[in-house]
Amino acid sequence: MGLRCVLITTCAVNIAHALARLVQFEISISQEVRSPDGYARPQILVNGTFPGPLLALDQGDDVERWHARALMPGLSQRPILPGSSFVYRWTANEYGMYFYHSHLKSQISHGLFGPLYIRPSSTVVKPFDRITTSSQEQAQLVKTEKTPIAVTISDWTHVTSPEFTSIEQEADLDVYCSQSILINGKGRVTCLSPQQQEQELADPFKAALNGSKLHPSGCAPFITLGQGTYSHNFSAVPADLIDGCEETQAPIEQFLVQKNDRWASFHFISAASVQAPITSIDQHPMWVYAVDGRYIEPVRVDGLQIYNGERYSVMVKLDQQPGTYRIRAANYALNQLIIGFATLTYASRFWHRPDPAPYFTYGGAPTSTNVTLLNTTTQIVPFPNVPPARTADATHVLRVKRFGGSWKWMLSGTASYPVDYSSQHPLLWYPNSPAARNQSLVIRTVNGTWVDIVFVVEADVNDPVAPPHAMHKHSNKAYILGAGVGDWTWDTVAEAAQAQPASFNFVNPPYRDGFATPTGTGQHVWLVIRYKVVNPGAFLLHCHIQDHLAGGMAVALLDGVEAFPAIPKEYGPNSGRRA
Ligand SMILES: *[C@@H]1O[C@H](CO)[C@@H](O)[C@H](O)[C@H]1NC(C)=O
Ligand SMILES: *[C@@H]1O[C@H](CO)[C@@H](O)[C@H](O)[C@H]1NC(C)=O
Ligand SMILES: *[C@@H]1O[C@H](CO)[C@@H](O)[C@H](O)[C@H]1NC(C)=O
Ligand SMILES: *[C@@H]1O[C@H](CO)[C@@H](O)[C@H](O)[C@H]1NC(C)=O
Ligand SMILES: *[C@@H]1O[C@H](CO)[C@@H](O)[C@H](O)[C@H]1NC(C)=O
Ligand SMILES: *[C@@H]1O[C@H](CO)[C@@H](O)[C@H](O)[C@H]1NC(C)=O
Ligand SMILES: *[C@@H]1O[C@H](CO)[C@@H](O)[C@H](O)[C@H]1NC(C)=O
Ligand SMILES: [Cu+2]
Repeated sequence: MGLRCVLITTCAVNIAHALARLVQFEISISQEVRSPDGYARPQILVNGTFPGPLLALDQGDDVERWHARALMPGLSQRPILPGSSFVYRWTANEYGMYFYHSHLKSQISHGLFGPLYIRPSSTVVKPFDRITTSSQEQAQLVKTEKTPIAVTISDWTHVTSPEFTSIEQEADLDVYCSQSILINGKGRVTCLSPQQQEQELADPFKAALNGSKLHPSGCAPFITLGQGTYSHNFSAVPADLIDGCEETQAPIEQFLVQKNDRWASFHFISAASVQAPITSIDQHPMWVYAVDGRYIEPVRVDGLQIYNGERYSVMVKLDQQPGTYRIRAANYALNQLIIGFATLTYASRFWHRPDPAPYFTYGGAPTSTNVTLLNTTTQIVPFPNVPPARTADATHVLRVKRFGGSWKWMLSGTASYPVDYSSQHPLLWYPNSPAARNQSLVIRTVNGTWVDIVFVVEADVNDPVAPPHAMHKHSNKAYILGAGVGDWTWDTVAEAAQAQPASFNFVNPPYRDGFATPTGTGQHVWLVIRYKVVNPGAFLLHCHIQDHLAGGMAVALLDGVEAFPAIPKEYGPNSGRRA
């Protein structure tokens, strides 16, 4: 099986199923002028649409490192040149909701993404008996699951991503703002007056800003608090496009449901570059039943905060009055006061518009003390639970901080990862090159071993708040063993767990591929993941906030480097051949 791609023109995914069925997706990629939020600009379309079409396939397809097929040069391939093609080979041994996207030069912020759903095989046990004891309702949930509704949340700027990157670099700014939040590629620019901003901004951010005013777009001011002590060239910032606000009217996404179906299965996918919205459906609690594609013990909540790259699958009971309800994606972070909307409408002759009764405010704060938000530390319990090893074979501590500029970052604490690192000598092909042995940018692991990675986000003069980073690991998932506030002062997780047992969970920790570091407190914060190396190959470990990735917040994992596979010829460094 493979994905054949002529990057700027067409891709074809050939999927040979276990029963030798061949599924083929033909996808073309083009650049067009579109107005997803009512403002026209060039963007990437996938097969003529934005986001790209839902690709659905079955678990068990013979896929290797399926996520690594994302377009990240320098790890396993040379960059694909325009007009050339590349055959991706991969195996769908996991089930669940993913999304395909590019890691090259923030193309994700340019529109190059779409949902990818791998239907669980019949042998995977479903957790729906935790939602209802009625076998009839359980059967309905099994049926509902077969009709996944992808809800892709992204943020949108009025400059293209190459322009955005060059503005950041010329101005030396971390431009942590956007013009709109889109749901399935649709949205609007909404502007608040300064008085409304004051009213809607959630209390913790009001306190942090200490009287500094937001930009008209809701963007936090570009002051030391958010940018560090570097000096900036504000004349390189086109103010109307970056932090100004001009309201637009454009269609928003409408999800139509049938009350008779009793349930709907939504898959929230964050393709956002910077925002971390709290997502909710007015008057509809949701049962979260899978996270980052994998089943969990279902948990009923009113909202979830979704960090960049994360996926949450929920069952929603359609038990309200037929009518139209708002779906909200309200950013909840210091960087920007901004929201996106869609609607959920019951198809019915007795349609009405219920009084809005949101669970969360425009600024993402709960509207009452009854409102529940998914607690990602305690409420993501894998189903079934397969605990990690109690001890690890290796520990790698990564100190996250700015490096020589507001837009530049380090994940390793000693160097920032160049976007084109070793692109002419892909690490998978040259695992003994000097680049592959650079300990500032590359972690080398032994196949079959357990590895701990500690992220320490350092609060310092150049990052006083130390807000969350949406870390993301390619290849297999990892356990989030623990997190804490304050510096990491230990050599191993075992030592840390002895000192702070309440900060760790070795019994049933979340098992996922997205790991947001704890909320910024003005102190260092840390988070530990543990994973087993089972899949030799070269993968990226990075922050999924696009301007942090572009600023170098990444390292390469050379997993099982001593056991690297003999590489099929079509993967070779010269496989990005000219068409
Ligand atoms: C892409 O568009 C082509 C032409 O309209 C169509 O044949 C193909 O099925 C589409 N691919 C997907 C994955 O939807
Ligand atoms: C908040 O602003 C006031 C007035 O500008 C200043 O006196 C105070 O030190 C500031 N507090 C903090 C915590 O920065
Ligand atoms: C600041 O940015 C402007 C616009 O891009 C550019 O013309 C100017 O040279 C820059 N100034 C400095 C000091 O870099
Ligand atoms: C909160 O829950 C209590 C108890 O169920 C209920 O009486 C109250 O009306 C609820 N408040 C809101 C604002 O929903
Ligand atoms: C999650 O639950 C734990 C245990 O009850 C609590 O300590 C923690 O503060 C909660 N986290 C959030 C973000 O509410
Ligand atoms: C590792 O890479 C960084 C960034 O390219 C470079 O500055 C540094 O000198 C390299 N270190 C070694 C030991 O090669
Ligand atoms: C890597 O380790 C896994 C788990 O121990 C094992 O199943 C696999 O065969 C190993 N791969 C290679 C190439 O040795
Ligand atoms: Cu980050």
